[in-house]
Amino acid sequence: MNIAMDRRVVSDLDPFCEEFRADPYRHYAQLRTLGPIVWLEKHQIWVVQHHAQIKEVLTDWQRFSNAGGGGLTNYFKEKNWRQPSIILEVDPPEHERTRQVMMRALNAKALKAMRAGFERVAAELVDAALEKGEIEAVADLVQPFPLTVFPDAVGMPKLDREIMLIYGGIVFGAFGPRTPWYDELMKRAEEVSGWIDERCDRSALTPDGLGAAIYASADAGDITHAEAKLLVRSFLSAGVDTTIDSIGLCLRALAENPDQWQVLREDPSLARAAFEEATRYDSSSQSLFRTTTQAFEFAGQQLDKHEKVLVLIGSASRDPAVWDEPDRFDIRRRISHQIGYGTGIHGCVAQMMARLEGEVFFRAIAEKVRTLEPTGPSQLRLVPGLRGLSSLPLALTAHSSGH
Ligand code: OVM
Repeated sequence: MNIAMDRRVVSDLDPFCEEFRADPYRHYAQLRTLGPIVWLEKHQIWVVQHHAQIKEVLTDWQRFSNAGGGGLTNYFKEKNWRQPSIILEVDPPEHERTRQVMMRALNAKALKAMRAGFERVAAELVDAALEKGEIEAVADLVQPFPLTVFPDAVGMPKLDREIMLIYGGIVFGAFGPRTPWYDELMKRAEEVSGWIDERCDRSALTPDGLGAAIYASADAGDITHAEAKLLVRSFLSAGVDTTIDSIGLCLRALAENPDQWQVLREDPSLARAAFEEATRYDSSSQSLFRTTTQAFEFAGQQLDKHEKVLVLIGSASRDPAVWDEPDRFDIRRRISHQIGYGTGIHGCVAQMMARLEGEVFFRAIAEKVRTLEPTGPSQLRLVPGLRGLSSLPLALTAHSSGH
């Protein structure tokens, strides 16, 4: 069979509109029926939605570049709101150096050293939530966990951490289209970026955290000190909202699937598996972008040079070609094709840290909580570039033995 090269499969779906984002999985399924790569009229971008093509795109950095920017803005054609990330928004060979430095900072020994602090914070938060009984889980339990343990791990002081959430909204909001919501948020961009930049300075960091480890690589000559500052900025950009939203969605999945909650409660050692399944089933990072470096044919379509490609990893995670009953949340599922952290040279560099946060958090919940029930509807936080909750009302009761 021959597909005419100039005939695009087009769709008027808009992955950034509220209606799509309210129930993305139904729309992903619809997109998957249209073909392996589809042209989205509204934004004039390509979109890939199957696990197979997504894996192909993410492992082909020569043709699918990151230097065009992490979001909808095409750096080959437009200027970005901030200096681009020197790890996310670059290609090899530049990328290798900065990636190495981040990987070294996040080594197994460093992660192991984080666990005890994570456990202490998780235990305190879960105990406080149980004390209250009825909670707004996003504000009371979910947000404070990464918002405490992540800056601690980086080596930041304990002040003003709420600004980090505004900063995260700006960073991830910038991945989507320009909207009145975003313009409003951007009014604070200068002030908030300034605050963040100061926090990335060596003098603002403790000598034993991830930040210090990055500056040590600069001392060793692997990167410049200016680059070290930008890599610390990458930690602060990518490390907080992502885990808050993924942990929140996992908690909701457990509350809404009592059978799975029961399984976890009876065997808290499944905490890491539960978070892994939630990273497939419903998690913060639904999409990312690549930009073509040249004109070429891909999956039967003719792509042009410097075109944006939206990569729906959240759709790959529900692709029935790869997963049995993809729409079922099953914490005992064996996950061998995880795509929720991306893959390839830009696969989430801190994914082992994210997993550690999830494991520790859900282990504390499983060990301390007996019942976990929604007391009202949850609400989505509609920051383009991330999926997460703004509200998750829950009622918790403790294990009688513990309290
Ligand atoms: C960065 C950055 C920002 C947002 C996300 C991200 C998912 C990286 O500044 O490097 O990775």
